[in-house]
Amino acid sequence: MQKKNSLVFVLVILVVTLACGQGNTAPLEASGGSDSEVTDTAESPTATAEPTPIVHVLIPDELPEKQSGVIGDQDSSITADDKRAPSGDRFTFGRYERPFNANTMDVYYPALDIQGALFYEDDTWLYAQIKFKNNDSSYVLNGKYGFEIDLDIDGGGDWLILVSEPSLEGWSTNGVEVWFDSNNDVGGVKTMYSDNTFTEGNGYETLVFGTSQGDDPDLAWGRISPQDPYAVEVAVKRSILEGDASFMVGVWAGTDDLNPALFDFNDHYTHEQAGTSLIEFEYFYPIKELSELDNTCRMAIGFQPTGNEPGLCPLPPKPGQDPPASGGCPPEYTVCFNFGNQVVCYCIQP
Ligand SMILES: [Ca+2]
Ligand SMILES: [Ca+2]
Ligand SMILES: [Ca+2]
Ligand SMILES: [Ca+2]
Repeated sequence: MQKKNSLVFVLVILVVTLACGQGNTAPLEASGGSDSEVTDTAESPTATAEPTPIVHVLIPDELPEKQSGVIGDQDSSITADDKRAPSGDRFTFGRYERPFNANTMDVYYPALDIQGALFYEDDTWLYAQIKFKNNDSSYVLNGKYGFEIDLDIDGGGDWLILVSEPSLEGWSTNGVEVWFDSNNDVGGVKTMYSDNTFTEGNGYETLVFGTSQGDDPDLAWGRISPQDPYAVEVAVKRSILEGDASFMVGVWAGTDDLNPALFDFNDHYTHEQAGTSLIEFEYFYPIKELSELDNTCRMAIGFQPTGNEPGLCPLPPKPGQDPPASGGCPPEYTVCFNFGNQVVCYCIQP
């Protein structure tokens, strides 16, 4: 076991990402939904061969004013010049902080470096807004982004919602996928933690919405935030919860290695294969087969967590309570997140 790590943060949100298999350099074809336009021209005398256009009935609008949760995540830009992450990459515990290329780690991807996330709910939708590092004005958000829902709060995810190459032009179903773990094997024998032996599980195997679209053409949507060009927003109908109002949410960003079939990654790779972005773990450093990937701790939605929920983020201070970082935390270990006019600080001292 390595020495104890400290993570940190706080809460919330979802996001999702999509998985369409391409890397983040090649433009993705719209594989998900279907914002097809119908052009009726005079030259189409018959209507027999035309596919039925998708008619969207319910489209998300603006996010609700008040979030249900907030999460922060490590900022790898601060150590990117050293080809390492500052902290937050703990393969054994299912936590990743590796917005870098494999093996050399000499390319840092700000568009994959989650800084924080917010989660929102209303009667129809669940929304995640995922915020990325904005230190490079030239990049585009062309990865896969999304969120994972653990419905029964056992540490194993149940739903995974992803958007690939989110649209700059408003809500779109293009590139959006909704995955479900029908046989409940995500997480393997020991949820959240690496299993002792490789899993034979099939991860998220059921594509409920995406290339082979299901019954509801409006089930899930993605876009780049109209207010923040460094934030991705993902929405899915809350009907997928089938009435369950208490669950855990974690956020993901990645490229090819963010493969729904390989959840949980730490049951499908060994630590040696996956590597680590933390130079302190010299036996495993650098990242190898599992790269260009970031995720967060999980926030509790719809219930008051006890602190023992699998993957739970450090709990935020209660109203009127000093944030933990103010209680003797050295300044270099104090990390604060800005969410609108709300500032939440945590101590990440090891
Ligand atoms: Ca992370
Ligand atoms: Ca990060
Ligand atoms: Ca496991
Ligand atoms: Ca499965």
